[in-house]
Amino acid sequence: MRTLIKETIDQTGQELTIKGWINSIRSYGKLVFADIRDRSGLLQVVGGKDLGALKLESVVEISGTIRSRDSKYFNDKLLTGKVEMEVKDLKLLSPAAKLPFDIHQPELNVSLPVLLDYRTLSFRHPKVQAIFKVQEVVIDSFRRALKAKDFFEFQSPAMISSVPEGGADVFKVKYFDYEVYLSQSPQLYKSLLVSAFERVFSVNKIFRAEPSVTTRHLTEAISLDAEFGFIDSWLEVKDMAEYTIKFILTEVADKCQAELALFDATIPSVPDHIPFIKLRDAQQIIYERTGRDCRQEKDPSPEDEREICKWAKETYQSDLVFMTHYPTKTRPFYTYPDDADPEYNQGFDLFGRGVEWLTGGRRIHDYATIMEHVKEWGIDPQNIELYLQSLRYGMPPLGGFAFGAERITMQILNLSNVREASLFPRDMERVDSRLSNAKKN
Ligand code: AMO
Repeated sequence: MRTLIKETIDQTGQELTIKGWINSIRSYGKLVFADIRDRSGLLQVVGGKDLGALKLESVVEISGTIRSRDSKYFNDKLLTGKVEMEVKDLKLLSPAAKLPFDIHQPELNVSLPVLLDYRTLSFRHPKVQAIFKVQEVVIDSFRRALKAKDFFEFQSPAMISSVPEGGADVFKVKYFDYEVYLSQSPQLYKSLLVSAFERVFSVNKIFRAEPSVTTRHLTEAISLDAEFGFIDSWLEVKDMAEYTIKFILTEVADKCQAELALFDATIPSVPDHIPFIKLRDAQQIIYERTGRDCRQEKDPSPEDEREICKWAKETYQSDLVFMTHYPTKTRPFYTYPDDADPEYNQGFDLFGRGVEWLTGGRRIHDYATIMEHVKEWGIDPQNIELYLQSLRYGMPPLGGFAFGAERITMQILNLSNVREASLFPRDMERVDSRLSNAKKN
């Protein structure tokens, strides 16, 4: 029977079997020391030449006796540092080829393309594993935050017939004799479900044909979406987003201390209330702080995003800040225009440490108003008939938001490129393998 490595600590004198990968080998003539790694940790084993002859990362099954190390050989850095296994029986379950680079150093000193080209090897590095442990906690705590508020989880279609966010950044798919799109956002589905379920959320892939290679954009990303009805104001939507991200950050702080330490990362600091500011006011502040006149722009540039984050940090000691009230015409057709100033809408973005983490807002729930927008935005009502149906037959006032899971992970750990926070990142130049090396159709 297999014993997990972390369970060997208090089994001195026992004969056990462990299974794992060879993490390191140190040969001293006939005496060979190796560290064996499984999902729970590392254990030093002591064997002979047959152990020394194996290649790093080979998969082995080893039976032997657990014994205490001499105190002068204790290793405080290892959970199992006070014990070791004396090898009695060694089975090679799967040999590894010679590694293309050293994956056993504290830092993986390879370029991002190499790290991705050898993804199966880079996944074995503790720092790479830490990124996805943090991401798992982000996604799991997003779910738990919303379930605690009585939201219902749904799975959104991957193929869609319309482009809810507008723009050209969609992938077309040949669908029998027709053309459909890979889902750019579950937006219309989450909204229409509110007309039946009131409160819904989903963890889904979104696909964006982003025509440029940046450090913040993936063509396939994980979207953490929520939508709910019976709101009185957009502020309730903002508050739900705030509650959710605070829940997520608290959980990561609690469950990922070791992972954060590997990156020397601290959880973003958030005051009692995340500050929020209208786009135009933010632009005025940016102008006053930097002299850069962005006051007529419809969206903040990456530079503006960094500047407004700096301002929020200095003014409110907050690593997060909401920017609200974007020009109505430049945002998707479903966003609710502000009653006091319909030129601007009740949508918002959340920025953290200089990068956008979330978009959200109140949505139009009135059928006549949505039909006006459909016309103005040049949308074919036939393509969004299901969504329109939900408004025709009684839709409560609603709103919602979506976080990007990779963006949150990236910004918590201060990664310089969002690709590091995606298991299998796709961009203009890569779909697993580098496209420039592959045959293009
Ligand atoms: P938006 O397009 O801003 O909003 O997307 C929501 C969040 O998803 C993440 N994100 C991305 N992450 C990595 N690469 C990308 N190409 C990418 N695109 C988006 C970002 C972003 O804030 N329907 C609205 C949401 C809503 O209003 O509920 C929407 O899709 O973190």
